[in-house]
Amino acid sequence: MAEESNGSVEKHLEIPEIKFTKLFINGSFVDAISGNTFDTIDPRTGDVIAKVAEGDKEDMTWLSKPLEMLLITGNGLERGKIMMKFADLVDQNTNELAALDAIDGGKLLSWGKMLDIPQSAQLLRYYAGAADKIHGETLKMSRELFGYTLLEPVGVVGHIIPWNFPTTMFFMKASPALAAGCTMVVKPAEQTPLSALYCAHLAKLAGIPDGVLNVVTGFGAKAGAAMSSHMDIDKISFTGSTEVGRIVMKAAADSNLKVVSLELSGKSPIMIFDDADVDTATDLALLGILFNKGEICVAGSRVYVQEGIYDEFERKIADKAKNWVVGDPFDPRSQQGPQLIFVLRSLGDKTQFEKILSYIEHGKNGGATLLTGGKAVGEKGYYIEPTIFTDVTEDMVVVKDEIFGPVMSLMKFKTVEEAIERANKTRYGLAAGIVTKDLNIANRVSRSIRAGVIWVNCYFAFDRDCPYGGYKMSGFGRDMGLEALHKYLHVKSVVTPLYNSPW
Ligand code: TXE
Repeated sequence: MAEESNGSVEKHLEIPEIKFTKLFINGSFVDAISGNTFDTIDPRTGDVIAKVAEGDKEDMTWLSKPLEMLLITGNGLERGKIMMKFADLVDQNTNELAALDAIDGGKLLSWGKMLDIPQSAQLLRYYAGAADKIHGETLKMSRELFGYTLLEPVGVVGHIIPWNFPTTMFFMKASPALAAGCTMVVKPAEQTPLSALYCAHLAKLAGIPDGVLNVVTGFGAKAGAAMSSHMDIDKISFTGSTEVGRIVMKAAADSNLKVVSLELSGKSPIMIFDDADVDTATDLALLGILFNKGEICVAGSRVYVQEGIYDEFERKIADKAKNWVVGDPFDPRSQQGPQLIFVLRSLGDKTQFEKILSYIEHGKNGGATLLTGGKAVGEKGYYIEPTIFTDVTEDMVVVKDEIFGPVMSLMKFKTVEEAIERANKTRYGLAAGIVTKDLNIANRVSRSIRAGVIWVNCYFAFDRDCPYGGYKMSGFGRDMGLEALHKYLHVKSVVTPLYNSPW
């Protein structure tokens, strides 16, 4: 853990002032109708940061006026201009937003400033550029008819987002929806509501018309459930657990059959072949599991290494993992902050921190060998050592389940066929990594893995141009890229006789 004894951490602190804690509806910050609030917690200490308004069903009755709001957003060029201004404001508020995600979500301040927030502004700019270029096409038609399509906003969108990338996820969802001309309500995760409220404030400053972008903070089972079953929400874009994705889909079916897209859990493989440079491959695999403390749905939690380089790889990754710096997310020396603290009711009221530790126990008791890590770090806060298991097989719980923490399963394989078969042995299909210099292997494996994104000789190579989403139980629908725009558009066909022929 980074040294705290000489007070050097305190020197680096940039603890943000908490300015916004109320729901943002129709352009104003308001209390929840119930007057209820909930605590948001600092995972560095377990202390309460602030009390935040707890929204629920009754806080969404205003959504029954969607059409008026859609009309305000009718001009693509204007929407694009406002979104560009919004992006500039995000850039100008990088420090505040990164600090809010650090205190609320235990995310490294340095990475927030370098990645999460700049990428958020870039997402806004990318879709701003598309806002005035959304159009249908002229159809060939098989008879003497003139046919064309119009692309129209899907209507009112509900974005339900998780806690691991609070600001980036906000813009990953809101930017294409704004470009498409939708109105929306964003529900941030109850664990990390603060940056979403700050973004609402910036949206107002940017000139986004009142009512177009709303933020309702609150619990999944209440505010989230109210959105999934709301009769005036036309589309839910959800990122979270597979378990809740299923609940959201059921609620959509039981209410107004709203359109649903789901980006869910993962258990992604990284396959490293004999011709790989071992130093580079160990760096890539380590970052693949430890980036954002393993709290990322595309974490490379299953690492397969070919037998020719396995022993060297194991030795080197163990050394690197032992030197990985776990510490305060505000300290620039830290490489890994605390796990998020919140209760997972589905797991018998365990916290995410306890969930990870119980998986580690499960691995140890189930016969896996602990190569590195395996326990909590320090007395205070919710820090966990980078943990690597060896002697594991695909039928073990640690290899099957999404742990969502800094826990890697390291496995050896002999042939390309074996790597493909074992990598595909999962109910999930979000991402996969391939490390090789052999183009034939890279091409063959890329096409054989059932996952939404394949990274060859890289990992986490996210790009706003690149669609992102899952196969199998990792969900469906794509965020990012121009593909994401289509999640927020309906296709309308218009047909008329070509030569005034009588019908
Ligand atoms: O997820 P939830 P949790 C995985 C990860 C993690 C586990 C549990 O394995 O350990 O899920 O995390 C809202 N109706 N991922 O409990 O509950 C909730 O308020 C409507 C992977 O946080 O799925 C939050 O806004 N909404 C994932 C969002 O759903 C509901 C990121 C996600 O929370 C709801 C997060 C309901 N009934 C967790 N219940 C990824 N794909 O990146 C909850 N929500």
